[in-house]
Amino acid sequence: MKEIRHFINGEYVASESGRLFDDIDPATGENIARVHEGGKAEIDRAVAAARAALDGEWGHLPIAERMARLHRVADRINERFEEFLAAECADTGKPRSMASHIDIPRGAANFKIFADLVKNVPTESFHMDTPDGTGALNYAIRRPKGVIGVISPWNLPLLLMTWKVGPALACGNAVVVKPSEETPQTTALLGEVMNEAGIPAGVYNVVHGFGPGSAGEYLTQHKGVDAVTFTGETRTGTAIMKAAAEGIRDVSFELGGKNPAIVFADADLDQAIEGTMRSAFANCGQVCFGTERVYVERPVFDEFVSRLKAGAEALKMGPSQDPDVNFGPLISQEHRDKVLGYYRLAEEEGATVVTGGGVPEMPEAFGGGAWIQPTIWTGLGDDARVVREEIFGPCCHIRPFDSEDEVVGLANDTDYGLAATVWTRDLARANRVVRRLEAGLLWVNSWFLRDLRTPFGGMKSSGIGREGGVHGLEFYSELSNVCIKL
Ligand code: NAD
Ligand code: 6OD
Repeated sequence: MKEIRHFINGEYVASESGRLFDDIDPATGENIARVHEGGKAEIDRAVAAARAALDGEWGHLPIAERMARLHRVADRINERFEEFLAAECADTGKPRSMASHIDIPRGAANFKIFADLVKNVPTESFHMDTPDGTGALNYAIRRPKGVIGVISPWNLPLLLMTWKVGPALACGNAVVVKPSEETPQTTALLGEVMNEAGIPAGVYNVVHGFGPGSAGEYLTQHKGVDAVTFTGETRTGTAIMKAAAEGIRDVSFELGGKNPAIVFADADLDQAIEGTMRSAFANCGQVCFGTERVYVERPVFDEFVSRLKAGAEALKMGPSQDPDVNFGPLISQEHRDKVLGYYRLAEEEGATVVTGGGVPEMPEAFGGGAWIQPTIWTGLGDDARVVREEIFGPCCHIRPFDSEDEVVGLANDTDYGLAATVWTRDLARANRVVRRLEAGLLWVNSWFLRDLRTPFGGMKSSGIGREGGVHGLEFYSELSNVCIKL
């Protein structure tokens, strides 16, 4: 059985406690690896290694050389593409067609994009007058923040982890990563790539484990961690923020969502249906900015519902290796229990089940997998829990609306504010509506069309701060002003 160890100071190491946990293939329920569980001892070692790396070669590399090595990281991921792809698909069960187009290439691109960005971003300078007439020159300098704690989720494991590690290293920091306990493999494999690319020991460290009472919690509590970047549930973000309050450490949070899609009657319905199919069902609905609430203008409501139903029923469910498969399992049995709880709740709350609502029949080899049916509901009230709470599964509720004001009110009636999508041919209306929508990511006639240089993050309970492009630099670096009297 494969064993997955921590990666600390450039080496793979075992847990001092000798504790290991299982890494389960969600498509079959089989155990595919044993993972070392880190505790205080491993977090202490990893943070110390990161601190030492900042004081060593890494802290003194010319910027061009730092960037060249980050480019090499991206190149090595691409050279070892098949290994990363196999590991990601084994951990998540997601279709290869998705992971090979999104997870792995974007995971690699995160190193190049941020290296290029940091190299080219200027800082400001101001000349000021002084009473003696000689003046003074102010200019800002950007420095790494220090040791960054990175806590990542399981839905796009490599992509969402490198989305943080890429800019952190580009800014000159060192990191300690705690990947999700569900998906340790690609984060572990990246250690080899870091060594191959010449990233000095201690710059990239990985400690496996769980959240509370385990590596995750210890990382957020460690006084040697200067800032914590986290992607995951809003509830976990609340716990991490409390831990980071000790020592006034900065946090960057990408949290949950309950994202609306608004379909106006003038929309190109083919496009709107194709886009909503992806936003509701891609990655088995486990995408933070996926759509769980769909509002459709009444004249096209019936047509939209029946065409989305047909689309959901045509999804091809199965193992990730099958090139025709576009629908995998949920991440775990535990998560399936949670999603199925919402499927039952929807019926108790009075929903009409348009399609799905349960567990599909699968061949025997996949009997232990976390398979679930894509599901569409109509008929729920706006206060139903299924309409208000994040489910993070392949499901959506569709409700008709009659006016722009009404639908903006409905879309904003949520504690979350991550993403919203508007489908219409009327671009003046699109612009009017998106400006009123309370969300950090606003799409018009598209979904998951994302340039890595653009700001990414949510409002309200969906997060704090923006990562992506130059915006991440605010979190991953410290700005100081230098004032020189001339
Ligand atoms: P999660 O919050 O359960 O876990 C995320 C990570 O936090 C894991 O590594 C976990 O071990 C760790 N963790 C849990 N409790 C902790 C604690 N007390 N202290 C420190 N670490 C702790 O989230 P998940 O189930 O892995 O991911 C799904 C959630 O992530 C959904 O809510 C989804 O919306 C959200 N998400 C958001 C974004 C975004 O960009 N906004 C992207 C992807 C996922
Ligand atoms: O690809 C991206 O840019 C990105 N940040 C994806 C996030 C997906 C969340 O589930």
